[in-house]
Amino acid sequence: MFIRRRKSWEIRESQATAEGVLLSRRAVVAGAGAAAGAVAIGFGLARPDEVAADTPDPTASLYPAKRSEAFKLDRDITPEKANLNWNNFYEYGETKTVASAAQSLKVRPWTVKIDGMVEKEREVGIDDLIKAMPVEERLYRHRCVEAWGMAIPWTGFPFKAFLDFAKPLSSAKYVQMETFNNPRMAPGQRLPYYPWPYVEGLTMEEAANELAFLVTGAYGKPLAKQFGAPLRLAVPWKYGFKSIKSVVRVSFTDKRPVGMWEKIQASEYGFWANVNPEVPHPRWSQAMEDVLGTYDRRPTLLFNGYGEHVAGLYKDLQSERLYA
Ligand SMILES: Nc1nc2c(c(=O)[nH]1)N[C@H]1C(S)=C(S)[C@@H](COP(=O)(O)O)O[C@H]1N2
Ligand SMILES: [Mo]
Repeated sequence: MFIRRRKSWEIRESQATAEGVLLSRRAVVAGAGAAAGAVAIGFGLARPDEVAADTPDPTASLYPAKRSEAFKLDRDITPEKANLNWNNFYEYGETKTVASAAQSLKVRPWTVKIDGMVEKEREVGIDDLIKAMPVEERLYRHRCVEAWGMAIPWTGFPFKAFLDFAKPLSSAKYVQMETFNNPRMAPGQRLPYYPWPYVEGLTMEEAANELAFLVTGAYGKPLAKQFGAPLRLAVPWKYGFKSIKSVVRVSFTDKRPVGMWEKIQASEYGFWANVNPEVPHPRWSQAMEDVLGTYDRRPTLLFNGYGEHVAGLYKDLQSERLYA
């Protein structure tokens, strides 16, 4: 008898517990129906200017970059194919299968605006930025609040190097990052009940921590679009929603940024969002995690196992809601 074996990364699909499920229901309840109808018509519209081919990537020769020995994994690297087919990227849909839709993301030309509390506001081309940065490969784990985890070889540069480049004023307390906002290029951004663009933030101390990493590549190549090309964040001690994709703007501020998920549901998604097995999310226990690309389940680790690097950041912040 032949039994079809599920591909291992399909493991949680049937459970339908995506970050946004609750939101969609709420939106229906709130009577967003009329707007949703307009959105349905909008889907499928292709604008030639937005889906035109990218201009060539002049940084391609940087890959694969030299791997840093400083960051070790306690598990195998997630198979690339599994990772490429299991993504959260709400700009391209509310499921994990956004890979093909995300191919309409145009990543060249691309600029990053640096503004707010800086010596001088400016806009930098992605390739000029990457060429000015110390690019390396790092093996990091990633832990989504939906209780799955992966291990991935990112290529990129330390956020600290970007801070030296951006020159924030000493009065800046936070760094806020923003994803592109272009509903013609990203069908998910036609869903009116999301407060686009996607926004996330860190304290200056967090951004300067050696673990905070700005990612330009994965698996020894420039980033696949569904990973959030051409520039995304990796803060592996925090839940995955903090690691914002496809960044176009970095602002320095003295006001605590309010992320997109926090705007939607502050009781579920806070500013700090540090991984902690003992603090459940209202919809998911955080005690264990599914290892993407395998049938394994593992106990979750405090700060996702990165406490030696980051626990010190939070010593004087015990009154804050650090783990949600
Ligand atoms: N702009 C943007 N960034 C985003 C998201 C998103 O929907 N849009 N999803 C976040 C969530 S919830 C997770 S778990 C990770 C997923 O990254 P991956 O697809 O590379 O695994 O991206 C994060 N960054
Ligand atoms: Mo996530």
